[in-house]
Amino acid sequence: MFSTLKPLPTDPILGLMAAYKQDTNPNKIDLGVGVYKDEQGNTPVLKAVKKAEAFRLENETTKSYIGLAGNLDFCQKMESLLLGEHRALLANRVRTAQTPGGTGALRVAAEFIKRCNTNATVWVTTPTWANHISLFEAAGLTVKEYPYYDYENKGLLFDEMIKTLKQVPKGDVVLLHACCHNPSGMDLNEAQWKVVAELAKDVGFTPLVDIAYQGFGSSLDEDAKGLRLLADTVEEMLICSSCSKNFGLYRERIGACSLISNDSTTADVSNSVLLSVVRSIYSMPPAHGADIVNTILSSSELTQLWHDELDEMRSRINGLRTLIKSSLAEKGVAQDFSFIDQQNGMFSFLGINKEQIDRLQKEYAIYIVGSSRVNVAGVSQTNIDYFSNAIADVLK
Ligand code: PLP
Ligand code: TYF
Repeated sequence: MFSTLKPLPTDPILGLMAAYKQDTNPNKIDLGVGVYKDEQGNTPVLKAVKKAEAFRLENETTKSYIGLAGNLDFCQKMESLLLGEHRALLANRVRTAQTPGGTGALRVAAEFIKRCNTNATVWVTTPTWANHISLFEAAGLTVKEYPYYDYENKGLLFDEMIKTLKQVPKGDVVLLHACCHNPSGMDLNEAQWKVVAELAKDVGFTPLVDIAYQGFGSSLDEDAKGLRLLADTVEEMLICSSCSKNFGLYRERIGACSLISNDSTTADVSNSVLLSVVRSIYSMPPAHGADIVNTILSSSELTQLWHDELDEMRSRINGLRTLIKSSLAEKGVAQDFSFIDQQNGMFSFLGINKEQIDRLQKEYAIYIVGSSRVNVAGVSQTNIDYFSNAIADVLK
């Protein structure tokens, strides 16, 4: 049976990660995979996580099954992190399942959408995280794109986006990135979120918000503003969240899939379907990551420590954005890179071509994704000169 299989290409981002590891150039720089790095190029375990893990080791009392929705305290804490004190929570209209990472949340959401409407199309930004498309298609859903990033002007194609979203049939799903858009770094502002929210209500599509970088843009609350505005306006929506980046828990695979219904009874029915989806895929999520997040968010001391560490990651990213802009200008690069300083999160497109990207890798051992997406966090005070000189050279 296996002999009938044809080899498939690997994920280009994960492939790049492997190629970087094998490179022996001492000056190599990894600007590929979207993982936070500190000034030394490491992705350390957060201190708040270390403390929570020590607590867990001492206090864990059982390894018995956790249940379909996972750790219910974690689920409730995630709802508050995402929605604050939103009236949807007060009205008991929100249900959450702990999932294996944000990717698990998206796959659960995809199967849930399929159960709601087999013919639903999921609309994603052009461009979007490549996994979005494969995840929804794997669930048998159709995926279509709506205009989003303006490659020419390094901004948003907002008018074109709205024009397309106005045509979306009722019953379809529109995926929105809450903040720190992957791969472009271009986010909607508050006024634009309001327009999208009104449109969702008028047109009748269901928003699905993917929030994988809460706290990496402006702040935990600011980064959730768009999704809270949507929750103010529409009766139903889905939220897929990830603790990979903001808690640095990548390999622990911890995230959540939340739904908001129009009333508490529909929320219960929807939740039963959500949990049936979970049971049909992996039965129950792993316990460790949720326990860590719950322990941190249950302690004011650990929460403060986590906030401080998150603030440090965010300020480093934002500082690097300013540094890249000014360093490239200092090297006499003619192109305007000031957009890098205006975008959010870890990613931006440099806007350079394939040949220039290949030269960066071959001649300088600088690894960036083929779309020209860079992970800003891979730059440091130590490699900024090397990086800017290389960019100046390939752009000559
Ligand atoms: N959504 C977006 C936009 C992402 O960039 C990522 C990746 O890191 C995820 C979801 C899922 O993250 P994970 O499955 O690692 O929690
Ligand atoms: O876009 C990124 O780099 C992150 C990490 O299959 C990632 O979202 C990349 C590819 C992948 C899983 C995670």
